[in-house]
Amino acid sequence: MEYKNILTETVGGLFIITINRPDVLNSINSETGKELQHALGYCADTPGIRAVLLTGTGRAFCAGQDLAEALPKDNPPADIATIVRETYNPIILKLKNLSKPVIAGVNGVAAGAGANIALACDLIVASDKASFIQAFSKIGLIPDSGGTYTLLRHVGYHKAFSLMAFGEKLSSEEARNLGIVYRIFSFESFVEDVKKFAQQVASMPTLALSLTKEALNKSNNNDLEEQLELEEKLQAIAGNSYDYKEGVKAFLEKRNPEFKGE
Ligand code: T3D
Repeated sequence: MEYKNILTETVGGLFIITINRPDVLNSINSETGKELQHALGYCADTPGIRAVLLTGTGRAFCAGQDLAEALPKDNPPADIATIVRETYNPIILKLKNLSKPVIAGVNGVAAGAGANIALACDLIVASDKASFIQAFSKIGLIPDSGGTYTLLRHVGYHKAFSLMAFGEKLSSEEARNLGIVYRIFSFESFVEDVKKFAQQVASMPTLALSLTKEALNKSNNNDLEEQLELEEKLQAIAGNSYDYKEGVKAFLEKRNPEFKGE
């Protein structure tokens, strides 16, 4: 598929997806939605890809739905359920179900579905100029793209409800204090810094990271006993991996391990 709205790049085991519609703050029209879904599918199907970085060009990460497309001037009311079903739900499920760590590199503002796409990623790093806005209530919508699921679990009911009701801007510093953002880099050097950070993740024992992702995601539906059984099953997979043997060997030989994600 030829992409018109996103840029992609492979750097070793890292696959970088950059939403590239800076004039409209990287908002998502249906074509962009299809391209994102396709690129995430490619990441799932390509064994050499060990980690994914999702970011945006310019001063925005993503301003959510392209509102000019959602409500065209001379057309009848938009079929919002279709937009949510065909564009956002598949993107969120692909991010969550991808058995590789996904890093959101939130370079700038992340609003509406853009904020919730970031929340669906496994690690969020942000620039010092980034912000997160549950913008939906400002246009009379409810949060979608999994926001009522992910943000609730991050910050609890009352914080989630007030952020969603008032659509207030959360700075990267505030988001770090809430445990949402892992690390903050300067906007000026963000592109290089986030790439370096993501490359580091791609060189980690990425099979173990993907099993960790599976365990955390499944814990939402498990009781403790079921979760302990799941940990046992996934640990058996990790314990049979090349990376486990290499990790232990490197420890005993007092050197840095060279993981393969296998
Ligand atoms: O169909 C459905 O709606 C269902 C799906 C829903 C999922 C959703 O994501 S709903 C939420 C949609 N997003 C928003 O409501 C956010 C809209 N944008 C903003 O509130 C502001 O742009 C920001 C707070 C993100 C940034 O503000 P600011 O002042 O830094 O920038 P700006 O001047 O508002 O925007 C710069 C340009 O980007 C501007 O175009 P112009 O005037 O230079 O030609 C603006 O129109 C454009 N832009 C920003 N966001 C969007 C957009 N164009 C289309 N869609 C957008 N979402």
